Amino acid sequence: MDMKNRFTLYYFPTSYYSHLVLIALEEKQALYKEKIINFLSGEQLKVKFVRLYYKCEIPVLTDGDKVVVESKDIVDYIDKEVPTEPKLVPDKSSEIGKEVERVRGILGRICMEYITYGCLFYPELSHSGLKLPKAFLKTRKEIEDAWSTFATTCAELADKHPDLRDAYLTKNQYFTKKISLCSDKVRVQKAIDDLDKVFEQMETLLIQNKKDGVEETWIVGPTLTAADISLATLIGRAVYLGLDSKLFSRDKRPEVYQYWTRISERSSIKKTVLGAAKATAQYMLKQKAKIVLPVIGGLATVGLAAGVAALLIAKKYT
Ligand SMILES: N[C@@H](CCC(=O)N[C@@H](CS)C(=O)NCC(=O)O)C(=O)O
Repeated sequence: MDMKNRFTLYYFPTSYYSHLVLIALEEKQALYKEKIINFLSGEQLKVKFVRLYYKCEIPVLTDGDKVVVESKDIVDYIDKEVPTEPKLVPDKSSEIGKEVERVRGILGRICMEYITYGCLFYPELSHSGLKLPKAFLKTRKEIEDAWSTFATTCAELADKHPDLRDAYLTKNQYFTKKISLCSDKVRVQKAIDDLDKVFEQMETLLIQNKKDGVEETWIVGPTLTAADISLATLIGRAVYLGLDSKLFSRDKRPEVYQYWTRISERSSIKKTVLGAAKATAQYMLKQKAKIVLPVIGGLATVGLAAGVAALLIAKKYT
């Protein structure tokens, strides 16, 4: 199969885990088709998508008949299959490869989805105010209502599709659990506090790299790797949640500050993480047009029919 028609990415522009994969595809300059799954409106629960990934989660990458799931595995897969530089996942048995995996591990353990919704549930936990794209800015009540509806939908679909029963029932419980987890303000605050430790670790790593003599350093050595994709995604989300001023500044953790200034200049980050609001707005507009256009089309047809009828009537009586 030619490169152009090879990959299809199922994702949503504001989704944290989608960002990891989108950045990898952009960095590798890979061509891919896009299928947007609006997980804010429950599109991930559609039968067709559950058949693709029983966990009903984005991102999902398909390569012909092959289906690749879980953002970390997708990034590994893209790096293996697309030969262009940079090498995002160096040989995992090499020193540098081990370090890349170690840093990805630290960053991968942070449940940023939970922190994101925690901040939406309790906006006062944000340091400088939420800056998430408009489509994502919902109140606690709106989110809870949506998740309760999704849970009910899952229970109904479990009855309707016996072969997908387990997947839907698991997902039903997932939404109920998610509501209770994100409602626990103390735990959300603790998760935000833990972020501070991770940022401290990243600052130390960057200082260490500088000491090792690499001036324009990435998080592991002199070239951009998958560990940088994880870190840029994390910092980008911290910015959207208004937590950045708490975690780093020119004075507090200047290395992280400089790092973010530099990496956020890359077109891959501009297009994906920083471009999330624009991409979501464009998608929403297209969706609206899909609803409105058939109506206009319908009206035009009615109008045309009325016009023809009027002409015929006019002819008959002249
Ligand atoms: N471990 C998964 C997590 C993916 C994930 O949680 N994705 C979110 C969007 S950022 C999702 O699909 N949520 C759907 C839902 O809550 O039903 C990965 O790394 O790909």
